[in-house]
Amino acid sequence: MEKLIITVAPVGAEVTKKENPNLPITPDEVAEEVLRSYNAGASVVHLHARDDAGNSTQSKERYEEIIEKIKTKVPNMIIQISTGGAVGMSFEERVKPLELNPEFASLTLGTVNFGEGVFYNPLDWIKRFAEIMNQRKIKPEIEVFEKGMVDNTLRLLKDGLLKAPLHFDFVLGVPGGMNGDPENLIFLIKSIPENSTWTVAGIGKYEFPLGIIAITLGGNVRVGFEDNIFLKKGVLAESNALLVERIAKYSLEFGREIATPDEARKILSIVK
Ligand code: KMH
Ligand code: ZN
Repeated sequence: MEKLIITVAPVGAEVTKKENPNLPITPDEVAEEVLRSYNAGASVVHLHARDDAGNSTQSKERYEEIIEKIKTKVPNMIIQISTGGAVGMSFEERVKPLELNPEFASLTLGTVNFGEGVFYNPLDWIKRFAEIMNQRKIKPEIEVFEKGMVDNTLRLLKDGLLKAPLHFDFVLGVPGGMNGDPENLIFLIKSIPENSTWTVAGIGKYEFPLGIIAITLGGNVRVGFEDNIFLKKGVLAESNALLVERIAKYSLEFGREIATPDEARKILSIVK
C-alpha cells in the first residue's frame, strides 16, 4: 500500500467561530494552523478563504495573502484551492483564485442539495472549470457528494476534458448528498477507474469511522473543521492538528506510513 496522504481542510466556507472558537479565520491564523497540521502529518491543505468579517470569499487577493503566509511557514505544503466556495456564489466568483495557478484545486462534478441550500454545479460550469484547469496544468480533485457525480466524471474522461489518473474525494455525510455509511464508500470506490487515487472526507460523526476504512483499504483521508469540529462527541477540537494527529496515529497503528508533501505529489501525479 502507498503511504497515507492526509489532507487538512481547516476553514471551509460554512462553519463559524461561534460553533468552534478555534476556527482559523485570518491569513495568519490559517497559516499557523496549516503549520501545526503539517507537523502532525498533513501534506495537503484544502483551502477556503474568509474575509475580515469571517465571511467566505473567493477573492484572488485574499487567497494570495493566505498562500504567501502558508508558504513562509511550510514551503512544501500542497495547496489545494477550493473552486466550490460557498453556496450561492457565481461561476465568475468561484473561478477567480485559479488565476493564481495552484498545483491542485477542487472540482465538484454535479449539483447537490447542501443543507437548506443548493450547491450549484451545472455541466457548463464543470466543463469551464475543467478547461481552465487543463490550460493551467492544475490537478483537479474530483469532489463526489453522490454517485451521479462519478458517472459525470466518467463521461468527461471519455470526452477528454478530464485526464487519467483521476483523483477523487468522496465527501460523505452532507445533508442532501450520500450519507457516510460504509457501504456507500465501498460502492463509490468500486465505481471509479482502477488507476485512480481517492480520499474520503467524512462529515461530522462520519469523519473517523470512514477515515479508518480508507486507511485499511489503501485510500487517503481528509479531516478538518470544514468537515468536523469535534474531537469526540461533545468535545470541540482545539486545533485541526488534533484531528490530523489522530488519523496519523491510527494509520501508523495499522502499519501504514504517512506521506510527505513530495511523496503525496508523486502518488497523486501532481506537477509542482
Ligand atoms: N462549501 C461547499 C458549498 C469545495 O470546496 O470544492 C462546497 C465545497 C466544495 O466546500
Ligand atoms: Zn471545500
